[in-house]
Parts: sequence; structure tokens; C-alpha cells
Amino acid sequence: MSKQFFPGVGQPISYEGRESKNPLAFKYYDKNRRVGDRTMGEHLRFAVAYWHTFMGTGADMFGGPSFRREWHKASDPMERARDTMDAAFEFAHKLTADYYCFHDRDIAPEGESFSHSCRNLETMVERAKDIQKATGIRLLWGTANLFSNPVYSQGAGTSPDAHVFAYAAAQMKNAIDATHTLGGENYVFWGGREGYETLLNTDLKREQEQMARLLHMAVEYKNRIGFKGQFLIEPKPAEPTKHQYDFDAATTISFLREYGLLEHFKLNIEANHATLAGHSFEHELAVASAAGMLGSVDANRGDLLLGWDTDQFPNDITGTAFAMMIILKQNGLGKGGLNFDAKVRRSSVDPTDLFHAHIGGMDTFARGLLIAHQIIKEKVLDNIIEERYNSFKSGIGAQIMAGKSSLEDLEKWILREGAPAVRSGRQELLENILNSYVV
Ligand code: XUL
Ligand code: CO
Repeated sequence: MSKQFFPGVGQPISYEGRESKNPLAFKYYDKNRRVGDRTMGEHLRFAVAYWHTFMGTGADMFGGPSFRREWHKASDPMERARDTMDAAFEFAHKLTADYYCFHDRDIAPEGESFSHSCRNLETMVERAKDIQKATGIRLLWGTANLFSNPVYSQGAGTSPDAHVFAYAAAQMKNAIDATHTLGGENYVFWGGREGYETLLNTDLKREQEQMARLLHMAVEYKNRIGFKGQFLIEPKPAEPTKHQYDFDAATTISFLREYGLLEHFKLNIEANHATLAGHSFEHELAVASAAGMLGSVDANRGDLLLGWDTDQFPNDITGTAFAMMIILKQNGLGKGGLNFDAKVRRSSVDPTDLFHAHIGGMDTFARGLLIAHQIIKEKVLDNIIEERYNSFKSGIGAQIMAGKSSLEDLEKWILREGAPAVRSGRQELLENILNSYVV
């Protein structure tokens, strides 16, 4: 690589241990350290998100770009795309992240026509392929941006206009091709504008049927071209659209089941989307995991005092410990990983701030992993949870679950046995136990 976009970071970031005061070093993330049956790197499978980290400018509703980004300087859009890609791989390499994720429109600019956009994408995919080969950095997932172009203002798959649906399908086909060519391990569907603003102009049922049709077409195409990556849906309740159909994990799973799509998809759970839906991150992970549907994670956090998707970097150790407990319990994320769908604040204008943000996120998840591993190894919670359901393992409980009791049987049983004793759920004790591992 010719230009250096991060001259302030000379060497790849290394692990220096918790006593280190070097801000450009890992204190907990020790990539090759074994934790249980795999290394930290294999457990965590960190990915860098192209859109926030390399496309982000710091602009918000109240002001224009604030970030100092050498790779945004070229006036020709394709030259800018090449510089941005070089910056992305230089960054991932120096961060020692094995993966990256992109939208089609992040890596290649839209052209003057659809075919021009496709050509731009193909050109940039060829370039990414070469750099992936040279650096060993892989694609965790690709996706299509079906929300920025004004044609998608009333949805893509759920647009009332079949012409828009076809445009979205054509764009999606090219994004799946790009992901396939680059050996992407997953392909993500996030329906930012798949929802509605007002029922005054909306046929809810029809729109969901359309969305299911588009997803069936994607599954058929995947099989035709032999793409082996995992399809993932990323739930989010709102923003940019007022009501989004993939509200949360439970809603999305039931949509997939309703339309015969369950076996072809898993979920990509994002922490800040969980909280926007009124859930905790661990709730969404647990719901997806219990259904055998937890495929990948968009690792970030929201702000309790702000009501929108602030996409901040994770820094809550208890939260990552909870998340890693759920992930370890299901024996990892398979083809999925932890993608930092997170952005630095508008005032963090230096390229080096991107390193601080990712190092913090990676250390926070590494600590979460170590804590979760210890709690699982010592069976601290397992024993308590197991014991809590003991009454269902024999006697009347076993009979109930075997389908051998009717309401009348249970009435008779209660008349004989009387009212149950009230037992403690011991929540405060358990919270203290969890805290003792976090400290
Ligand atoms: C938006 C969001 C997206 C998806 C990919 O909130 O999370 O960036 O992750 O389209
Ligand atoms: Co996301």
C-alpha cells in the first residue's frame, strides 16, 4: 500500500496486559490466548464496519463534516473509493481485526445509471479481493444499502411501487454477488425503510407479503449461485421509519416462520436496536439463541438519556459478560462475529480516535468473554437455574410436561396438596454474584 492513512499508528496494536498505560495497546484482548476450546480471536471474530469508520464524516443534523480524513480528499469518486478502501484495510490490519463488513454503496459510489453503479461495484470488488488476499483480512458480511437512495423513501421490498421493488431486487442481486465473490461468511438484510409512516396509505399485510417474496427470491438466488454464507436479518423497531416490520427478535422470528423462511435465516442482533425496542441487549440475544437463531452481533451501545440509535462503542463490562455468556452457551456464533456497528462522536476528529474506540470495544468484549467463561466453568448460575426448575423433573411436574395431566387432574392434586410455598427468586444475591466476577 502506497499512502499511509494512519501514520500515527506505526505498528499493529499488541496486547500489553492490564498494567499497561499505553493507550494504543490492548489490556485484555490477547488474540492468541486460549479461553476454553478456542483462542480469544476465534471466540470474538471482530469486524470493522466500513460505513461508520471509513465513510463517516462527523456530519449531523446541526452541522457538516468535522472529521479529518485524508481518504475523503480526492475529488474523483472512484479515487476516493480506492483511498477509502486502502484506509479500511490499513486500519483493520493495524487493529489486528480479522474481518470487515460493508454495504455495496460504502465500497463503491453510485454512478449515473444502475449499470454504472454495478460497474463501480465490480471494480471495487476486484480490488477488495486482491487486498483481502494480500492481508488475510476477510469479509464477515456484505449487504445492500436499500435505504439511502430517494427511490427507497417509501421502502424497498415493501414499497407500494413494483418498479421500486424490482430496482431493490436488482441491487440486492449485485450485492449478493459481491459478497459471494469476496467469500463473505454472511449476508445481512436490514430493513431500515421496510415499514410504514402512516396507516392512512398503507396495507400492512400486503407489504409483509412483498418482503417475504423478496427474501424468497434471495434464497432461491443464493442456492442457484452456490453462495454458502449465512443469511441474517437485523431487527430494529424504528429509525429511519416510524414502524419497522423487523421490530425485534421475536417479531422477526415469527415473520420468518409465517412465510416459510425460518430455516434459511438467522438473526444479527444489535445492542442499540435492542434498547430502542424497549429490550436489553441480553434479552434480544437470549430470545434469538433460544430459538436457535442467533447468528451474529452488531456490537455497540446506546445512551440511556437519548432516545435514538447513537451507535456508540461498547464500554459496559457487565453487558458484554452477559452477551458472551449467551454466546458461549450456544457454542459460539458459527459464521457470525462481533461487528462494531459503532461510530466515534462528532468531536472525535482524529483518525487515531478510531483506534481508541475500537481498542476499547475489543477490550470490553475480551473482559466479557473472560468473565463469562469463568462463570460458566464454575457453573455458578447453571446450578442455580437448574435447581430452580427441579419440581418439573419428577413427580407432578414431570407428569404435566409429559402431557399426562388435565386441568381436572391438577384440581384434584391441589385439593389434596394445598397451596404452594412461596420461594425466593434470589435476584439480589445473583446480582451480587455476577458483580463479584466483573470486579
Ligand atoms: C442501522 C444499522 C445498519 C445495519 C446494516 O441502524 O444497524 O448499519 O447494520 O445495514
Ligand atoms: Co447494524
